Parts: sequence; structure tokens; C-alpha cells
Amino acid sequence: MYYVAVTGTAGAGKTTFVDAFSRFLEGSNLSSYIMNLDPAVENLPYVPDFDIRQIVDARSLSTKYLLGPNASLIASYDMLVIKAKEIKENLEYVDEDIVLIDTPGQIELFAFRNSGRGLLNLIAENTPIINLFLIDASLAVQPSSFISLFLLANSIKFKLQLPQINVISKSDLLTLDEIRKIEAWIKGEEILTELGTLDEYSLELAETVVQNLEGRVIFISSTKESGFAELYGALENSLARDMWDKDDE
Ligand SMILES: Nc1nc2c(ncn2[C@@H]2O[C@H](COP(=O)(O)OP(=O)(O)OP(=O)(O)O)[C@@H](O)[C@H]2O)c(=O)[nH]1
Ligand SMILES: [Mg+2]
Repeated sequence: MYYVAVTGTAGAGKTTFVDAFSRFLEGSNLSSYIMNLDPAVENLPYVPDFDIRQIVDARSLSTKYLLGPNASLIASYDMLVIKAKEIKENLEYVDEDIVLIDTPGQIELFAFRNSGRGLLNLIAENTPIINLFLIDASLAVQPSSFISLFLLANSIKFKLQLPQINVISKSDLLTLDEIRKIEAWIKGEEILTELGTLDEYSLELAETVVQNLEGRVIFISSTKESGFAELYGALENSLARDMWDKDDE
């Protein structure tokens, strides 16, 4: 068994992916357990096996402390620290092949704050966990957004310190030419010429981002259920590498 945390910016397609990927796994004779870690979500397309809303309710915190939607989500995550025991009790008997974790789009919980990392560490504890970082295809197709999204992907990787797979979601929204263009950006330096005039620091930063990308991005579409087999393969590879690294330590 292993955990797959699904992170990404607001609306990147995390919830839709968790739903579609769990069906794909079922079709491949693999069992999945779904955790909803978004305390503010109102409608879910799947029935969660674990629902954080039963432990902390962002909406009641918002009314009680007069918080806006972002602040109430941050407060909900901070509160989860004191609910650790309750969370662990819920997970005691989970033995499905893969646990899919749907997370909120407030990316700062995972990029800048300790609460996101703390919660994932608490949940997975001694079980392997891989972070899937979803990048919305319709944003990634713009050269400057592409670079800043991958900077964010690196930021998440740095903060969470977990094995991470970067995924371009909603690839059905791209034309074949656009997919080829992004693939070329991932492989080489073409993107640098498309970024226009940049100061020296930004250029070096963009170069570093590009150099660290090769072969590490997967295109998926949850509506078309495409790219899932490749993604599953990448998860298994990442898991094997992670275990290998741990054996070496
Ligand atoms: N075309 C297309 N649309 C998608 C795909 N996946 C998700 N969407 C749409 O993108 C929108 C956001 O999807 P969600 O799954 O709610 O995204 P999310 O990342 O969970 O959003 P938050 O939890 O609010 O951050 C919805 O309108 C989905 O129907 C996809 O593969 N293709
Ligand atoms: Mg969602």
C-alpha cells in the first residue's frame, strides 16, 4: 500500500482526477481508498472513504471567528494538529492498494506552511507517499506561466520533501501542436527564446527550471481518462526508487 497526495493550484483538476483515477485503478483490479482533505469543499464527485469535513468544518470556523474563505481553510489545517489521534484512528485498518488524497487548492498550505506537510506526514507516517503536482494545461501553454508553474512545483517539492511527479492535467484542452510545443519546452531550451526580454536573474532561473525537467512530466486528461497507465507506471517507478534510496540509507 502507498499514498498518493494530489496537490495543485486552485481548479487544477485534483478532485476530478481523484475520481477518474480511482475508477481507472478499479478497472485495473487495484483497490483504492479516497481521502478528502479539503475542509471547505461543498460537492464531491466521489464518495470519500475518509472525509476531513467530519473532523474540522471550515464553514463553521468561518462563521465563528469571522474569517474569510482562505483564512478559515488555513485555520482548519492548523486545528488538525490537535486532531491527530482522531485522524490516525480512522486510518488504522486501511489496506487498499493505493490511498488517493485529494487536497485543497490553497496551495500555500503545502508551499509555505508547515500544516500541509505535517498533515501528510501524520497520515502516511511509515508508509511510502508520493506527491502528484497537477499543472493546468491551459495555464502551462503560456511560456511565462509554464516557468512560474514549474518554479511553484519546485517550491512544493522543496517544502514537502516527498518524491514528486509533475503532471499536466486537462491535456484534452490542448491541440496536438500545443502538446508538442510543451514537450519541446520540457526537453530543451526553445522556451527561453519565447520568454521575450528577461533580466539576467530571471533568465538564469528559467534556465535552471528547464534543465531540471527532462522526462519528468506526464500529460493526463481526467475527462478522457488518458495518460493514466503512464502515470501509474511513473508512480510504481517512483515508489521503487524511493524504497531503493531508503535501503541505501
Ligand atoms: N477539460 C477538462 N476539464 C477538467 C479536467 N479535470 C477537471 N476539469 C474541470 O476543471 C474544473 C476544476 O476541476 P476540479 O477537479 O474541481 O479542480 P480542483 O483542483 O479539485 O479544484 P479546487 O479543489 O477548487 O482547487 C472543473 O470544471 C472540472 O470539470 C480535465 O481533465 N479536462
Ligand atoms: Mg478539489
